[in-house]
Amino acid sequence: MTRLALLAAAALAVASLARAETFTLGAISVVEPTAAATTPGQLSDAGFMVIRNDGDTPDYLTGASGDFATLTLHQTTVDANGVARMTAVPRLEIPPHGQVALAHGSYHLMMTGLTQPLKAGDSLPATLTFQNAGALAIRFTIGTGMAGMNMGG
Ligand SMILES: [Cu+2]
Repeated sequence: MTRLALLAAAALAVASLARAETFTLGAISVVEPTAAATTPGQLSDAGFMVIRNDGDTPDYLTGASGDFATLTLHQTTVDANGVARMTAVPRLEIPPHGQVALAHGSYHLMMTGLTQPLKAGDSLPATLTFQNAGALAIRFTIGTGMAGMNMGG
């Protein structure tokens, strides 16, 4: 390989690593759904992503499912004593021309009853159901990191 070809190959590798995976249905886009790799014995995890609504009307995330776990929409809140707790959220509004981040310390898709360890580099299919857009097939990219430790309960 010439030096130029090597550089091109390296650039391609970096580009593919950095590429944000986006899944779109109608006005709804789900950007970079991710979850952390699990540690041995860990039976729950949390999924994160950004959900964008390019439409003129609100839409609502009303459910999620996957073969590898039971998926439930949760919100983490911190009370006056600084104690974090998670509560189930029946539906999440995605405002028109807006977006909602599912992120640490906020909304997340709780993954319970994992049927397999989640390994870095895995790509796991799931379905998100929106009231207006319908059922959107996505894939969670499993990354490294310690998020699972925080969200393991
Ligand atoms: Cu949770």
